[in-house]
Amino acid sequence: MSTHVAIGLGANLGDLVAALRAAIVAIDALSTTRALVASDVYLTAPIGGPPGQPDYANAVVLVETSLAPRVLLRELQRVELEAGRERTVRGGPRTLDLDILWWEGRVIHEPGLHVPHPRLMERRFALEPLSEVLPEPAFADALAALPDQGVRRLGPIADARIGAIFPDEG
Ligand code: A4P
Ligand code: MG
Repeated sequence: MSTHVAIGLGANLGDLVAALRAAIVAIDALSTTRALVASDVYLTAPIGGPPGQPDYANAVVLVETSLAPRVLLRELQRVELEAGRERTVRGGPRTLDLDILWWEGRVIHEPGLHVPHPRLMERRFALEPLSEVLPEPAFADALAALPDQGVRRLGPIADARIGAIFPDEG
């Protein structure tokens, strides 16, 4: 059975928008998984982590998948590694970070997997793109309660055309 899942994408090293685009292509290529819609790209100062990091580009992709949560997490971690991600410092700069933000009809609390993502409701860089692809009242309410966090909307993920999101080049 396939369900909808929202995946948060973040990058703050290298060619940021290219990294987000490549990640969506890789996610769309996962078994039984199809990227349905991607948010615009948002640029924000890093929240947490060591000081002096470059700004992040963030976006959210809504997918349909039949993968189990653990399997999807493992696949996303493989995509991160293939994008050159090195886990040196927790919260440190990264070429690609993929988080499972939301899973249709599921709340998951297992070692190493918490969905909805535990810090989702505090972060405009996650909530703004998420509420674009998934207009849930709970996300809009959370956004209304959050202060300005300096999130800048850059616009659509460039001109790439991917599968269902960008049917011209599907
Ligand atoms: N994990 C648990 N739940 C999940 C989930 N729902 N999705 C575990 C993905 N992973 C989940 O993540 C650490 C562990 O989280 C994984 O082993 C997984 O089992 P990681 O990606 O290895 O390390 P991390 O990202 O450095 O740590 P963490 O705790 O995920 O950090 P966050 O909360 O993701 O924050 N500022 C801006 N502006 N934009 C950003 O994107 N991102 C971070 C990272 C900090 N500041 C940022 C941004
Ligand atoms: Mg992460």
